[in-house]
Amino acid sequence: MPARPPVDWAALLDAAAAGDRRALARLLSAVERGGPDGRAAVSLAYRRGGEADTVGITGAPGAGKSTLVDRLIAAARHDATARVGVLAVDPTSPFSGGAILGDRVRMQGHDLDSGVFIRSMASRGHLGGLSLAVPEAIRLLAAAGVPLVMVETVGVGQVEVEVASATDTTVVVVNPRWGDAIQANKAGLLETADVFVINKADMEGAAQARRDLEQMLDLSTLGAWRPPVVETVATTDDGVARLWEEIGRHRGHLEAAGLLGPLRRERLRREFRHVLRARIEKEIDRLGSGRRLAELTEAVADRELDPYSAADELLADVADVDR
Ligand SMILES: Nc1nc2c(ncn2[C@@H]2O[C@H](COP(=O)(O)OP(=O)(O)O)[C@@H](O)[C@H]2O)c(=O)[nH]1
Ligand SMILES: [Mg+2]
Repeated sequence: MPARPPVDWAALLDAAAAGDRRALARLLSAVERGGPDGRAAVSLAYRRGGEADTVGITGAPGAGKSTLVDRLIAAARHDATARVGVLAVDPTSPFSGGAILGDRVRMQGHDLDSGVFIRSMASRGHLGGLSLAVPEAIRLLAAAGVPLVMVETVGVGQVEVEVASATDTTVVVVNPRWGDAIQANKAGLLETADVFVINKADMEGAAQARRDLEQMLDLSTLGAWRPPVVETVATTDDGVARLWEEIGRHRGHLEAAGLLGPLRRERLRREFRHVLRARIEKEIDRLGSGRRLAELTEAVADRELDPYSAADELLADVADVDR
């Protein structure tokens, strides 16, 4: 079988930077798949450099995130943002499934706008999962010259918090009558949110949700930034201009306080640790499926070896692996 011709990643990135959406899509697919292609694309993006402003939109399924993102795209384009990239992430799904298709349909209005690039992401084969694939995809968009990337993620679990930490500004979307969930998720919400949105403010309970959030904020020790609480009705665009303004105000705060650079450096440190962890885990899996692990496990069971010494021996094998 003839070998596949090697992909010219640099040419693809040039094309993507010139506005070729199919080239951009191919690069992002490589990142999403991980593996050698993903590594080539990521490494190229690192060499090219470039930074994008990044905004994360997170919240429970059905909270109205996609509708809001759709409105925020319009606000950004209205502000003459040259290009907007959107990554719609669903950590619960290994495939781009139903909910994400719904997003596609809802955001379709912008599909005719060549300055808007919308992409669904699922974990697929990527070694480090979405918490690596998302920052890599952001970096790729930045290297292609996209100045603003929005990331929609579901929920407030661990993966989502990690994904949220990949963005400069994180918007947490809640709905009226969300009081109990606010109580239960206090720590996670405070750790994650730079801006709170009470979307579906046309429904009963918005005032109560605001009181709950403000009270939670009153009772917590905050830094120089107190997350504002914005009420929106995404379906009618009510409050969206204010939300866009608060997102800008948070960016202004990061810049004025000199936090943006350190934040991005810390993100890269974390990414590196994550890559290392993923690689080491893979090695352990590889060895763990082998005979050596079975032997050592039996040796421990037979009390010929203590578990620490057995672990030392296995890890010594890992270190010996030729690479
Ligand atoms: N009443 C009302 N419905 C909304 C509002 N925002 C979104 N929706 C609806 O809520 C449903 C879920 O919205 P969607 O954006 O897909 O939520 P996501 O799962 O968080 O992305 C859709 O039927 C929207 O039309 C709002 O402000 N008020
Ligand atoms: Mg959605």
